[in-house]
Amino acid sequence: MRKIAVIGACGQIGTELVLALRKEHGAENVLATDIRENCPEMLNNGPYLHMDVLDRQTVEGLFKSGEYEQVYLLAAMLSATAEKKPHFAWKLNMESLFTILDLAKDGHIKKIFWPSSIAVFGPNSPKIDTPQHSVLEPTTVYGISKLAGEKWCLYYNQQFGVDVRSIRYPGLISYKSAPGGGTTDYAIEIFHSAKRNEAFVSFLDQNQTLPMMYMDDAIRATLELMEAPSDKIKVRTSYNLRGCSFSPKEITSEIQNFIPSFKTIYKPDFRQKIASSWPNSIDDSYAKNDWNWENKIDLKDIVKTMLENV
Ligand code: AKB
Repeated sequence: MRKIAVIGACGQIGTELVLALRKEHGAENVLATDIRENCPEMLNNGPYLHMDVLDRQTVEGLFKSGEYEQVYLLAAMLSATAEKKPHFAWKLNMESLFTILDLAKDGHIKKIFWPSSIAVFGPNSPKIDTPQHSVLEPTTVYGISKLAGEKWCLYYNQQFGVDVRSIRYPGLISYKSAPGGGTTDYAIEIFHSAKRNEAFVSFLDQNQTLPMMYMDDAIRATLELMEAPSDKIKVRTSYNLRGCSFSPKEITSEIQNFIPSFKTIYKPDFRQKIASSWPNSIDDSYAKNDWNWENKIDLKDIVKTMLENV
C-alpha cells in the first residue's frame, strides 16, 4: 500500500486528521510533517518529518520517491494573522499549493486534499444559507488566497486531470489542539475562560453569527470526501459544508446552562470586520447530493463536550 502525508500536521486540523488517518490506515503509513522542529507528543505514534513547505526542493525530493499516494496540504496562514502579514500569507498559502499540484500533475501524487474556507465569501454574498455557487468577493488576504487556490484546483483538475478535493471549512471547534490565528478562534477560547471561572472578553460583537462545526464532523467530512469515488466529486473548486451557526451571545447562553455565573464582555477588534464580511449560515446541498454528507453535532453537544474536556 502506498502512503499518506499530512503537511502542516501540527495545526488544529492536522493533529486530529493525522490521528484519524493513522487509525484507518496504520500509523506507519501516515507521515506527519510540519515546520515545527519537534513532533508534538500526540503524534509520536508514527513517522514525523520536520519540513518547511516553502522549501520546494525538499518537498519535491520527498514526493518524487512515489511513496506517497495521498497528500493533505494543511499548511496555511489563517484570516486574522494573514491581515498582519499579507505578503507572507499569500506566499505560504499559494506557493505550497502550486508545489503539490505540480507534483500531482507530473504523476508523483494521486490524490490531494486542500482546505478552503467560508472566507471565500464576502460582504456581497447572501448571508443566510449562502449557496455553493454565489458571489465570491472576499475582502481579506486569507479569503483572496483561498478563492485563488480554489480556482487553481479547478484548473489543474480540468487541464491535467489532477484529483484534488476541497472543503470550505467553517470555524472549527476542538479541544485536542489549539487553533492559530483565525477569526473563529473565539469559540474555543471562550471555553478556556469558562473553565477558569473567568469572564470571557470577546473580540466579536455579541450578535455576530458565524458558521461553525465540531472537529469530529470536519474530520469525518474530510475522510468521506477523500474516499468518495472520483466521478461523484462534481465540485472541483471546494464544497460548502454546514455545521451549526451561532453568535457569541448564543454560545455564552449555552455555557451558562452549565456555569450560570459565566459572563462574556464584548470588546470587538479588527476581527469583527472580518467576521461581518462572512456568511451567517451555509447551504451544503451539493456536498449532501454528491457524497452524502451529513452534519451530526450541534451547538448543545459541542458545549457539553468542550466543557467536559477543555
Ligand atoms: C479563520 O477564522 O480564519 C478560519 C476559517 C473560517 O477559515 N477558522
